[in-house]
Amino acid sequence: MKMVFVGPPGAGKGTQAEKIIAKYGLLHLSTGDMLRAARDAKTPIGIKAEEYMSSGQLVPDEVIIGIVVDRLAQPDAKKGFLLDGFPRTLVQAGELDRNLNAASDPLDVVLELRVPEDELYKRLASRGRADDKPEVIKERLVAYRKQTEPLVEYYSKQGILKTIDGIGSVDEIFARVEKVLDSCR
Ligand code: B4P
Repeated sequence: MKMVFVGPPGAGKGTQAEKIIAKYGLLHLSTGDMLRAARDAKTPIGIKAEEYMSSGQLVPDEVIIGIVVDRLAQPDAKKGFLLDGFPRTLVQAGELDRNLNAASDPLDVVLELRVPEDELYKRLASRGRADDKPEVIKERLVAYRKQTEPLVEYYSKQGILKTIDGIGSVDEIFARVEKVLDSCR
């Protein structure tokens, strides 16, 4: 199964992704985790990415697309994957489609986790990561609405979008995810 997770910052994509990979045995590719690892290792890409992440902006498409396309070309991605945090722009989504379609292996499902903004502020404030300061959260939500939310319509038109209510306990939400994924298999 090849799937993508879409949702605003703090919707719980990373949290649900851990449970999905444990049950369905997919490769978990989180672009946020990849960028934080590159930043901590002080690679040139990591240093460049940090400028954007710390102010709540998306890193430029050309930076992130190269990383993901290279990763998806590795043999362990052939058995299926969960992309968490990618794509985040229509340009990224187009590149992903182009790559997968070239291998005649398109996406199976896109899960949208829907959570209202007041709840996102609460969750991110209590997580307390470096980019979870109120002013940065605000910028991340603006970036989400402007650059990422159009993906909902993009994938809806492709007929592969499934929207999940992201309010409730982690286990309640996972039960909703399982119901959708089991119906796609
Ligand atoms: P990400 O690392 O993708 O981070 P996220 O969207 O903030 O988090 P997520 O939705 O996974 O929430 P989580 O489960 O952790 O991105 C960070 C930055 O990297 C971006 O701002 C951007 O700069 C850059 N970036 C990444 N990918 C990019 C791309 N493709 N293009 C350009 N730039 C890119 O949950 C959040 C909190 O809520 C946790 O504390 C969790 O415990 C809690 N929580 C989870 N589920 C809950 C529930 N049901 N109830 C209550 N709390 C819950």
